[in-house]
Amino acid sequence: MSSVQAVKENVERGKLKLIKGIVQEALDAGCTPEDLLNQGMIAAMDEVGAKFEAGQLYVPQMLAAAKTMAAGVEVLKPLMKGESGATGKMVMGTVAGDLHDIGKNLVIMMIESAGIEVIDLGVDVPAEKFVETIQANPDINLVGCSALLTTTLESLKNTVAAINQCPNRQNFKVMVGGAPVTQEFADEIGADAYTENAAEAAKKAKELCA
Ligand code: B1M
Repeated sequence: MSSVQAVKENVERGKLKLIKGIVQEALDAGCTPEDLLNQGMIAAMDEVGAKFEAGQLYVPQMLAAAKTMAAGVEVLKPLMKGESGATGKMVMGTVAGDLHDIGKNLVIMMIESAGIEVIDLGVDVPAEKFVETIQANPDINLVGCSALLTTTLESLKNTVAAINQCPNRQNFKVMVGGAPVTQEFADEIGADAYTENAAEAAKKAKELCA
């Protein structure tokens, strides 16, 4: 079995205690952090999602895989290089009703490595909390909202609508993302930018902070 495959299988099976060692071994064997992330860990989560949808595994296994991936990402974190050279401040969270945070955390990791400071509001963040944080931090350049469920697209829409009412709205840009989000939806709800993945998000954030 290849090292990338070993990482994928162990994330998929939720082997939390083993994963850090397996990721380190894969790095030592010459695998790149990007391959381990994309072809190992994210591919594992896609597999888990597909099996969940097919009724072949359940929420506890999905959660175990998520925790395992988060532990694996910790090993990669110091090695992931974003588009460095930016300065700015961002507030970021997963919208109300949505508990998914792996994607958001990856986006934060890449944006921070680009040089932008990020205030992480966590998951299930009410629109009012975004607004409150924006008002308490008038130097914010960017606001990022993540949504992972088709059922929380409505929540994303309401969140962006509330953010768009901020009196200092012209001072910052709003970025949205997450698997069910599209450019068309982002345009429709009045966000300034949509990106599909963490690397693109960091690139766009750098552009918007320039
Ligand atoms: Co959930 N879940 N889940 N889940 N879960 C999905 C999303 C699902 C697609 C699985 C499936 O059925 N195939 C499905 C949603 C279906 C839909 O809405 N169309 C689903 C469901 C149904 C549910 C529950 C309703 C299940 C239930 O209880 N019956 C429930 C909902 C809970 C809630 O949120 N209220 C639920 C719960 C959970 C867990 C808590 C068990 C766990 C999350 C743990 C955690 O995050 N800490 C979980 C997991 C792990 C998944 C899957 C398997 C993996 C998600 C993930 O981390 N992907 C997922 C299936 C899948 O995604 N293939 C699934 C890896 C991650 C790197 O990708 O998050 O897409 P992603 O992030 C990407 C991009 O989207 C983008 O960049 C990231 C990195 O490249 N991106 C941005 C994200 N945010 C961005 C912001 C940006 C820009 C880009 O700018 C601001």
